[in-house]
Amino acid sequence: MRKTVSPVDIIYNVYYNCNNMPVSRILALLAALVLPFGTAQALTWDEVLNGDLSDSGSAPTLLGTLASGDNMISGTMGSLGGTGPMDADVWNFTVAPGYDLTGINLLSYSATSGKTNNQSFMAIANGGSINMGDPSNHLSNSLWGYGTDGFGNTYTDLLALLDAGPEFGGIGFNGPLPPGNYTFWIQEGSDQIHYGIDFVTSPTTPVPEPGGVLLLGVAGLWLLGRRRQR
Ligand SMILES: [Ca+2]
Ligand SMILES: [Ca+2]
Repeated sequence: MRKTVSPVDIIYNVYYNCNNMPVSRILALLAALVLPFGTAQALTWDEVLNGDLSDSGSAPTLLGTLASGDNMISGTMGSLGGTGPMDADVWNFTVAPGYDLTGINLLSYSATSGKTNNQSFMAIANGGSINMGDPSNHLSNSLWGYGTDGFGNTYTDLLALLDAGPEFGGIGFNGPLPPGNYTFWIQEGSDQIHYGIDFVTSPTTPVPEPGGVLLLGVAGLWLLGRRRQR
């Protein structure tokens, strides 16, 4: 049975054997130590692969905690031809402590009909659900789609649109959204819309990653050990 090597094993190996070890071996061990902390993948929900996002404000699709940086969500919503069944897409996510939601960026937006003047609806609420019948308790509501929003922003910066709102009632907010749990809802009534949206999180205060801290610590011990042997 293969033994699992933990970061503690690696630190032990580096510290107690580094004086007799080739530098390339030490660097390989240090790289192995850092890798597990630096390879977090951005969360992605692609409706083609992962299925339709929930239609329900009370039971949104749970996306979990957003990764640091980009979190791509792509899908299709609305009503084909404006007469077919209406597909709402609703999802829930968490912004981790130490991070802010600093961007909701529209990467792609196109209508099946080919129209270029659509204005879709979006809303964000605190917590694990969103009331689809009453927007007054939402953090914000806004329209989005092609063109500009009248505030000088293009519709690609959806967070700025929500920040500039709310439309149709709602609580409103200023600036990046702090750590917490949120539910997001997008809807179009007169067309079928294909969209790609990137939810971006950034550290509130940049801090070294745990792997980096351990690496610095090990490198310090190694230098100290070599100095004492002289
Ligand atoms: Ca959908
Ligand atoms: Ca849906």
